[in-house]
Amino acid sequence: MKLSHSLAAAVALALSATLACAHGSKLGALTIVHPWARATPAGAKVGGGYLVIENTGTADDRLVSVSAPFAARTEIHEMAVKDGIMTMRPLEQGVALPAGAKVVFKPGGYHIMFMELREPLKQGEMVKGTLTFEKAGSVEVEFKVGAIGAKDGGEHAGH
Ligand SMILES: [Cu+2]
Repeated sequence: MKLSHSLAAAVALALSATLACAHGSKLGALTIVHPWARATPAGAKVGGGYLVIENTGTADDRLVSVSAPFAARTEIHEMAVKDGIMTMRPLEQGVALPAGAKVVFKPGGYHIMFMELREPLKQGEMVKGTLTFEKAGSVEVEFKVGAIGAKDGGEHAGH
């Protein structure tokens, strides 16, 4: 009896470890897929974060804010082409996550803007952040830091 019990515990442990490695999180009806950030050059003050959020529920929700220990402030931005000019604006109300929708944050579109970086983001690292939703509450995620983006710097020079 004792042996099978500890075996079950070991299996449960192994299972939770597997889930943690999938690099994503679930919060109620929301699935957060592959949060990532761009590495920043030395001295850079801002960095970009990206992810996919799927709302598998029947009620709308909204990503209202993001925070990260490595940045003094974090904003949610949208980049769009208006009259042939690439513009970026902070979304004070966050980003709507309609029921059944899959919302993609990517370079050139919605993105998370880490402002006043306390330390550079280094390629290969995992950095923590917290996403806060209007209804679902908050969840901690890890952003995997990828390469410095070719378009970075220029597109955020206006901040
Ligand atoms: Cu931005």
